[in-house]
Amino acid sequence: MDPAAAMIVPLVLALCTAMAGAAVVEHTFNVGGMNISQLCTNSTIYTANQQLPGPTIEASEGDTVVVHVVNDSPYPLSVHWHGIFQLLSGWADGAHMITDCPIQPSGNFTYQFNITGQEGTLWWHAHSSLLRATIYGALIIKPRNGTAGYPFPAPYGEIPIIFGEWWNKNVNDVEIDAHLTGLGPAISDALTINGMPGDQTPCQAAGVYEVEVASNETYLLRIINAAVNVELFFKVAGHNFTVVAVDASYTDPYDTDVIVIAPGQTVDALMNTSAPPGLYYMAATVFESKTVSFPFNNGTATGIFKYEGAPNDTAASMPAMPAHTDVVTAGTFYWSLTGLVRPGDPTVPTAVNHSMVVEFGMEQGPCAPDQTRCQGFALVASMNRRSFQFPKNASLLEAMYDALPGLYSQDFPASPPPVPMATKATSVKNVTYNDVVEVVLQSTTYSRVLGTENHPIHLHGFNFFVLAEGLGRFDPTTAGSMYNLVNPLVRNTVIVPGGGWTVIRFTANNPGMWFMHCHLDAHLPLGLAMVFQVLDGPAPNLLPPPPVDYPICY
Ligand SMILES: *[C@@H]1O[C@H](CO)[C@@H](O)[C@H](O)[C@H]1NC(C)=O
Ligand SMILES: *[C@@H]1O[C@H](CO)[C@@H](O)[C@H](O)[C@H]1NC(C)=O
Ligand SMILES: *[C@@H]1O[C@H](CO)[C@@H](O)[C@H](O)[C@H]1NC(C)=O
Ligand SMILES: *[C@@H]1O[C@H](CO)[C@@H](O)[C@H](O)[C@H]1NC(C)=O
Ligand SMILES: *[C@@H]1O[C@H](CO)[C@@H](O)[C@H](O)[C@H]1NC(C)=O
Ligand SMILES: *[C@@H]1O[C@H](CO)[C@@H](O)[C@H](O)[C@H]1NC(C)=O
Ligand SMILES: *[C@@H]1O[C@H](CO)[C@@H](O)[C@H](O)[C@H]1NC(C)=O
Ligand SMILES: *[C@@H]1O[C@H](CO)[C@@H](O)[C@H](O)[C@H]1NC(C)=O
Ligand SMILES: *[C@@H]1O[C@H](CO)[C@@H](O)[C@H](O)[C@H]1NC(C)=O
Ligand SMILES: *[C@@H]1O[C@H](CO)[C@@H](O)[C@H](O)[C@H]1NC(C)=O
Ligand SMILES: *[C@@H]1O[C@H](CO)[C@@H](O)[C@H](O)[C@H]1NC(C)=O
Ligand SMILES: *[C@@H]1O[C@H](CO)[C@@H](O)[C@H](O)[C@H]1NC(C)=O
Ligand SMILES: [Cu+2]
Repeated sequence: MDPAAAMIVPLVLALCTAMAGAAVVEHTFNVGGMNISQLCTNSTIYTANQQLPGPTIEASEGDTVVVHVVNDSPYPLSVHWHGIFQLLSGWADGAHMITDCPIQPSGNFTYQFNITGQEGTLWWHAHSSLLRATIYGALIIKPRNGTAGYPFPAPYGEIPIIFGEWWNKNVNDVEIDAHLTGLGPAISDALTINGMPGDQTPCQAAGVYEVEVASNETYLLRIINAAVNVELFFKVAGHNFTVVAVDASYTDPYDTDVIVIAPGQTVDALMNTSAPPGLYYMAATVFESKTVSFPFNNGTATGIFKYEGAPNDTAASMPAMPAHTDVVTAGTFYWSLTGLVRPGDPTVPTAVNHSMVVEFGMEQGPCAPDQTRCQGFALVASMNRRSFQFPKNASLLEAMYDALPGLYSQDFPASPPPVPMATKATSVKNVTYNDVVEVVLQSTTYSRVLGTENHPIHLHGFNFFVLAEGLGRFDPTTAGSMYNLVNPLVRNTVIVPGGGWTVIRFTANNPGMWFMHCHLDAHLPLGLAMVFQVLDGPAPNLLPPPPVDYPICY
C-alpha cells in the first residue's frame, strides 16, 4: 500500500487503558480535495479522508478521543465536535476564532478530549466558512457497558442517516458571493442523504443511498441534520418511528410517523421492519418557516430501505411528505418531546444566577464598501443589538488565557437595550464558574420585508434544559407556569420559533469561551451570535494551558 493510501485509512486504535473500560479512540483526518461526480457535474470538493460524509467516530462514554487533523486543503479551517462538553479541554472545541485559530493550509492540529456524561448521537463538522457543507461526519457515543446500557431494548442494527446540502459551485465561492451581495448564500442544488441526492433529481445518474434490512427487527436510526441552512422533514414509506434520544440526551419514547430536525440537531429513532418485504423510500424535504416568501430548495432527497429477499424488480413506495410550510407538523414534533429522567441524571437547577433575555433577528443594514454586488441593503443579524464580530489575531480563548487586551469586551447586555440599530461588537457575557444561566431566546422581526423564520440556536460546551416556548413576546408574568422543571428536553441546539421565544437554562460548569449562535450558516457571518465567558472555578476546575501544537493566528 502506498503511503498516501495508508494516510486515508482511518486509524481506529481502541487502546484499552487500565481504567475500567475507558479507551482511547484515535483517528487521522486528512482534509483535502476530492474529485466527485454529483448531480451530473464533476467538481472538486474538500472532505476528510476522501469520504462524503466523512469517517464515523465511534466511542463509548468515558473514552478519550484523539483526532489528528491534517489540512491539505487551500483553506484555513477548524473542526468542531458538535455537542461534546469539552470539560477542561476548551482548546479542542474547534470554534473558529472563539476557541481555535484555524489550521492553516499544510498545517495540522491534534484535537483531544474526553467524553463524559453523554450518550447517543453527535457529529463533527468544519467550523469555518461554508466548508462544513462537505466536511462533516457522525460521532456516535455508546453507553460504557455497551447496548445493555440503552434505556430501550437493544436494537438489531444501527444505521446512521446524515442529511446534507449540496452545491455544484465551490462552497467557499458561494460564501464569498453571499458577502458580496449582502443577501446570504444561494440556495443549495440538492439535499442529500448520506452524501447522495437520490433518484428524484433532474440528474438520472445521481447516487442513491440504499441499505438492506432484515424483516421483523428493530433498527436504531441515528439521524443527523448536517444540512447547512434548512430544517427538514424525514419519513420512511410504510414505517413509523419511536424517538428515544435527541442531541445525545435520552427522551421519553415518542411515537411519530415523521421526524423534524433542524441544522445541528440529532434524533435517535427506533424503526420496526414489520412491513411486507419490499423496497421503501426514505425521503427528506425542506420545512420552510419563513413568513415572507423567499426561494428555497424544494427538492426531495431519497434513499432506500431494501428488505432482505425483497424481489429486485419491486418498485419502491414513496412516503407522503408534509407540505413545505406545515408548521403544525413541525411544531407538534419539536414541542411534544420530553426528557427521560433516570436516577442520577442532572436535575433542573432551580436557583438562577443570571436571568437573561436575548433578543435576536435580522435587519436591513447599509452595504459595506467591500460588498460590491450589494443592491440597496445588506442583511445584518444581531443578539441584543450586538452584531457579533470575530476577533482577529487571536482566539477569544487565547485572549482569556493570556489576558490579551482589546480583543473583546465583557459587556454583553442581560436584556435588549432600547436602541434601534445593531452595532458591531465582540461582546461576551462573563459568568462565574458554576453559575446557573437562564436565557429567554426571543426572536424578533425588525422588518416587514424580511418577516420571521425559525432559528436553531446552538450552545457550545453545555447541554441546556428547554423549559418553555411560545409565540409572540415572552411575558414573565404568565410564562412561569409554563416551565417544565420536571422532565424538560435536554439539547445543545434548539429551535426558537419565528417571532416567538424559547427558554433555556444551563449550569456554567466549564471554564472557557463558549459560542452561542444560530446554526443556519447563512446567519452566522451576519452576526447572529454571542459568547459566554466562564471564569476559572476553584482548582482543579481551571482552564489548562493550550496544547503545544495549538494553531497560531495569522
Ligand atoms: C482532481 O482532478 C484534477 C484535474 O483532473 C487533478 O489535477 C487532481 O489531481 C484530482 N484530485 C484528486 C484528489 O484526485
Ligand atoms: C466527468 O468526468 C468523467 C471522467 O473523468 C467524464 O467521463 C465525464 O464526461 C465528466 N462529466 C461531465 C458532466 O463533465
Ligand atoms: C481524560 O481522561 C483521561 C483518562 O481517564 C485522564 O487522564 C485525563 O485527565 C482526562 N482529561 C481531562 C481534560 O479531563
Ligand atoms: C504536523 O505539523 C508538524 C509541525 O509543522 C510537522 O512536523 C508534522 O510533520 C505534521 N504532521 C503531519 C502528519 O503532517
Ligand atoms: C449499564 O449501565 C447503565 C447506566 O450506567 C445501568 O443502568 C445498567 O444497569 C447497566 N447494565 C448492565 C447490564 O450492566
Ligand atoms: C414478520 O412477522 C409477521 C407477523 O408476525 C409475519 O407474518 C411475517 O411472516 C414475518 N416476516 C418474516 C420475513 O419473517
Ligand atoms: C403509523 O402510525 C399511524 C398513526 O398512529 C398509524 O395510523 C399507522 O398505521 C402506523 N403505521 C405503521 C406501519 O405502523
Ligand atoms: C415496534 O415493535 C415493538 C415490539 O413489538 C412495539 O412495542 C413498538 O411499538 C413498535 N414501534 C413502532 C414505531 O411501531
Ligand atoms: C422549485 O423551485 C424552483 C427554483 O427555485 C422553481 O423553478 C420551481 O417551480 C419550484 N417547484 C415547485 C413545485 O414549486
Ligand atoms: C434480480 O434478481 C434476479 C434473480 O434473482 C437476477 O438474475 C438479476 O440479475 C437481478 N437483477 C438485478 C438488477 O440485480
Ligand atoms: C449563584 O446562586 C447560588 C444559589 O442562589 C448562590 O449560592 C451563589 O452564590 C450564586 N453565585 C454567585 C456568583 O453569585
Ligand atoms: C464581568 O466583567 C465586568 C466588567 O469587566 C465586571 O464588572 C463584572 O464583575 C464581571 N462579572 C462576573 C460575574 O464576573
Ligand atoms: Cu438564524
